[in-house]
Amino acid sequence: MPTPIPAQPYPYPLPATGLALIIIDMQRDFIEPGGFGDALGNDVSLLRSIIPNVKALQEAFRRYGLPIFQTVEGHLPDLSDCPPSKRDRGHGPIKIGDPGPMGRILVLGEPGNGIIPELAPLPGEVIIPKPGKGAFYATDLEAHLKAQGITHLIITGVTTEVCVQTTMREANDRGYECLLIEDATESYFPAFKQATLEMVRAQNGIVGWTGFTEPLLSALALQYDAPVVA
Ligand code: C5J
Repeated sequence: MPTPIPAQPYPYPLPATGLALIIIDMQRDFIEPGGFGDALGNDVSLLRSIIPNVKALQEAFRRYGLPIFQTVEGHLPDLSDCPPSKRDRGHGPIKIGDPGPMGRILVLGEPGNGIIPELAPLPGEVIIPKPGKGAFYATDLEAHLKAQGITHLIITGVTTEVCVQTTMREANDRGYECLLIEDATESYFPAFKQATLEMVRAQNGIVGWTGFTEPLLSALALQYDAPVVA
């Protein structure tokens, strides 16, 4: 039986099976100085506030043996998967593929492309490299979800109005029931975050639900109360 948990626009049905945590792009490129986010002129320190909540959810999903998928936005070293339009956009002094303080900007495998140490995945946890903003475009995320019978997604990460929102819309169109965690997603632009939250839950949840970390953690403890012992 699903457990209804507090959410907007109405309670989210936390399922007994088929739940996964999606952590979007908690990579150094967006969160640390010297990366892509910084190169675009953003105050990257704003994104750090959600790290404890994302970590708490990551630990809870691990405790209950539930799947976790982390994404990283990045391109192949030859940039063959980076459209020129994406590279040229922004008109900044440093572009995707250029050398930066943390290696080549937004290139897979470079130090800056790594997930921040606080949220480092454990061996065996899936990382989805993605060339676009959405986590379904040109990735094998959907194949992983189907193979594991996932129907419900808890969505966290950065940035709310770009990769998080794009991913949630892609997931919604594919039939996934998505809950976006307000205090586990962040933006360089507070007004854009707020607008995204409102757009997602408008019209009785046209894209899905929004909710908070603490009620979800409590519901997870009730729903999955037989911790997996390592
Ligand atoms: C951006 C992202 N903002 N992860 N990427 O370019 O939101």
